[in-house]
This record gives sequence, C-alpha cells and structure tokens, in this order.
Amino acid sequence: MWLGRCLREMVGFWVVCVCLVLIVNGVKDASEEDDQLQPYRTAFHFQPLKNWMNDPNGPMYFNGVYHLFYQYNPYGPLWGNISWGHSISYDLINWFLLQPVLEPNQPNYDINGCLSGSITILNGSKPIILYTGQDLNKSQVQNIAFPTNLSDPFLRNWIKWSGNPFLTPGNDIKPTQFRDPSTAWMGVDGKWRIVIGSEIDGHGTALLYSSTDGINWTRSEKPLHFSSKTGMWECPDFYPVGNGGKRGFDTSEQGNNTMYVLKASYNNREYYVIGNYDEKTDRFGVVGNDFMVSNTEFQYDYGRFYASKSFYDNAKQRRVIWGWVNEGDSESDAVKKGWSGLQSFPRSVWLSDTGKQLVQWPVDEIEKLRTKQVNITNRELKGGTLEITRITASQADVEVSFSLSNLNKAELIDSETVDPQLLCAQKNASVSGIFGPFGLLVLASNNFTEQTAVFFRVFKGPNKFLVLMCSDQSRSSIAEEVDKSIYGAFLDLDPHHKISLRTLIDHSIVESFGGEGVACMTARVYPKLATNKEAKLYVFNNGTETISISTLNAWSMNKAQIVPMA
Ligand code: DQQ
Repeated sequence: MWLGRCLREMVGFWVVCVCLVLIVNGVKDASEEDDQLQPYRTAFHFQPLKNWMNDPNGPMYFNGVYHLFYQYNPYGPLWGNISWGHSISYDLINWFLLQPVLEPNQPNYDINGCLSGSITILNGSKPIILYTGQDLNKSQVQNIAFPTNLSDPFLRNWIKWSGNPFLTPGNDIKPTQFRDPSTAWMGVDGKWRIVIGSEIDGHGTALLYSSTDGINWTRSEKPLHFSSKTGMWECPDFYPVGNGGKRGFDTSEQGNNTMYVLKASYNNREYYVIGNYDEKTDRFGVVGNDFMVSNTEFQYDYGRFYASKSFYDNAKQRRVIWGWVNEGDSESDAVKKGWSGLQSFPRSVWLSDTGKQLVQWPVDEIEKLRTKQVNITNRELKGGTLEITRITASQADVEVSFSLSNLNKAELIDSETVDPQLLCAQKNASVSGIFGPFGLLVLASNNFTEQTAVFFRVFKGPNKFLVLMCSDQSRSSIAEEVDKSIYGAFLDLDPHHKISLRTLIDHSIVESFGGEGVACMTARVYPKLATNKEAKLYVFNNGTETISISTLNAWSMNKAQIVPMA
C-alpha cells in the first residue's frame, strides 16, 4: 500500500514537472517566435499592442497613478481616426492599456480628429483635458473634456463639455494653424493661462489665453512669444525650472530665481529656449539664443523625437517629459508590422548648473528592469573594438565614461559655429580621427555589416575644445529603404573631464544621453541581421590616440509589462 502510494505520488510529481517544462518552453517558444516575427517591437519603451500612435498627450500624476494619453488610431497602423489613447501606470515602466477616452465623433468640433492637448489639474483636484478638435471643415478649435467619475482611480471615462468648442481661431489665424493647448499655469492674479501653437504672418507663435475658471478663455493682446525665423509652432510647452538641483516645479509654482522653459515643435525637432517670465505683465524674455531653424540651437533631442509634452510629478518632485519617436521605415512596413510609433523612455528634465541649458536623464525607475550586469573599469582602448558579452545586446542599458589625455594633440577645427549634424555626416564612424570616433557600436551584426555607432570626437577650436556627439545610422541595416540619418550635436563640456554616454538599446530604438544628459539623440533602426540574440555590443575607438574607458556598466533589461487592463 505504502509502495503503491509512493509510486502514485512520484508519477504525479513527474507529470506536474513535465507539464511545467512544456508550459515554460511553450511560453519561451511563443515569445521567441514573437521576437522573430516582430524584431522591431520594443521591450521597455511604451507602445500599444497594435496600431498607430503619435504625440504624447496630457501626461499626469493624479491620486497615485501615472496617466499617459496619446494620439492613437484604434483602427489601423497609419495616422487617421485620431483619438486619445489612454494607459495608466504605477511606476512609469509597466502599463495597463485602457480604452480611448476621446474619439472623433462631433461634427461641429472634432469629427476630423481629437488632436493634441494637455491636462491641467484645477485646484489640485479636478483634472480637465484641453484638446484641439478638427471640425467638419477641418477647422481647428479648442475643446474641453472632464472625467465622468473622479472616484474612479483610473479615470477611465471622460465626457466632452457641452459648451465645446470653447475657442475658435480669430480672424488673423488660419483655421488649420491653431492647435495643441498647453497645460495651464496660474498667475499671481489668480488667473489661469495657456499657450496654443500657431503661425501668424508666417511667424511661429505661442498664443496666450487667460481664464478665471479654466473653462472660459480670453485671448491676450500679445502672444507669450513668437519668432520670425520659424514657421508654425506645434505642441508648445511652458514650465518653470529651478536654479541648481534636479527638482522639478509645478507649472503654477512661483518662486524666486526661477527660470522658465518655452518649447516649440517645428522643423521635425523640439527646440527650447530659457528665459525670464514676469507674471504680472505676462512678458517672457529669452536669455541666450532665441528660436530659429538651426542644428546649433538647443533641442530636447537631436534625433528622432517630436511633439513632446512634460508634466510635474509631485510624488517625486520632478518634471518628466515624453516625446513621440516615429518610424524610419515605410507605410507598407507599418501595415506589415501592424503598428507604428513609440514613446521615448520618460525622462526627468532640469536646468543644468550653468543655467544655460537643460539636462535630461531616464527616470530612475528604469533600474527596476536591469538584470545581468557587466562592469569594466580603467581599460585602455588603443584602437579597434572591445566586445561587451554576457548581456542581451538587443535589450540593454549601457553607461560608459571615457577619459582622454594629451588633448593638445586634438584635431584642429577653424570654426566653432559649424553645423554638428553635417560634421557627423562628413566624419562618420568609419572616418578615423585623432580623438575619436570613439563610443559604442550597438545592434552590430557578426561581421559589422550592420552597426549603429554612437560616438564622440574632440576638436580644438580657435577658443575652446569642441566635443561632438554623433549617432550614425548609415550602416544600421542592410535594408535599403529605411531611414539611415546621421545625427549630431556639440556637448557643452570640458574634455579634460570624463566624457560620458548612456545608451538605451531596445531592438529598434537607440536612445542616447551624452555628457550626463546635456545632449540627447534618439534613433530608430531596422537591422536585418543584428536582431534579438544575433545583436552584439562593442566599445570602439577609431581614432589614432588611445582612450581610456574609465567605467562601463551594462545591463540586460527585462521586458516591461504593457497589458490591457482586465
Ligand atoms: N500632431 C497632432 C497635432 C500636432 C501634431 C495631430 C504634432 O495636434 O500639432 O496628430 O505631431
């Protein structure tokens, strides 16, 4: 009897074991199969399960929950039927996907699309959406929506205001150039203000409106700011930043010595200026260079990153920005993939110690996803490559810092105002220099046929050293029809100190932060050979001078959970 029971238990045990092995293998096979079929889907960047996504809209932290809304086509992988998709998270990493909150269905104010907009939390307790709608005639008008049930922790349902539209374009504004209301801020007079993107007489403009209740808005005589050097401004954002430290500020927070950031989206880029804002007169004065179209002006990101939106996270007292990272492959590729568009990894943003520019860094929560780690310290790299093995090179977070000596040998450059993107294209990763190119080769195939190079070069200009950062996609894929741009920017740092690079590699996105976040560069890549387990990661030096890797830490990254809410 005892023997019989023992045998039965053993058989039971083995049946359970075999089943578990089958299930685990099944899951592994299924996800490996997914990886093969969808090599460009990302693991830790936000994207819906399918369909088209563009601008982030109305991000907020409310009652312990992060909300991200986004321009979304619920019916297909190309732009159209533009709705507000909605997802929520407790950590900005793992997301529950909810139903869209706004759909284009109102002939007199949004039937042709619920375009971009923002959220303001009125009196700290009542979130409202301000968004642009395109009416039956494709005129752009501004609308409001409210949560239907404030006690729903996820704010799943929103209702459009019966008084919509609350603003229509004035006579001096073209009906197709009036969009993207910002988050509101409150002035000392207790009135709310917003800016709306426009173009007036050919000048990019941030129209200014004010309101006592957040619902009825009046246009101010003067815009908050405009530029005669640019065209139409989309998605303007306006917020305070502090002097020193990484702390962020609520849009309405008024304090001494606070500077303001005005961001405008145009020319497929995110340009920003820093200035002073006098709340009594609503005058904004730029300190430093004003808006224009040039690669030397400050941009949130010198690569593929657009229509960003920031929010104040009062749980962590930081300002966080998201940006839309579009595809570099074709519409027919989007149809094949069934999806299009990513959000950047959320970034904390603050004013640099110099007070002249912004610094951005992936939010700390990313560290939850880090698994296997590789560490290298004080390693000289005379030339060539050093492979970083033992981590998943297609899904990784890499931080590396380099130190250089004998800088007097640096390559001379006669102008300090040269276009950095052009310079990166002329001197791409395969062009040898003195100090550089050195940096990372990511998503590289076995024999380097495919590789994306994120690297630095150091030059000696007439008055100072110049540190150039480049992201070179020219060899990122053997596929011919995908975009292979080369991006570039100068980093405001002294190369006598360490030069650091952090790169988030996530299958088809390479998001890089140079000089501890003073310049960011995001690229989309579509390797054919260097996918999944075939992808390799290297540190390289293609300059004649030896460089030293002071430290390198690289981590394999787990996949974030992005799932529909049950
Ligand atoms: N995308 C939205 C517009 C915005 C543009 C439409 C920027 O509201 O101006 O999807 O990418």
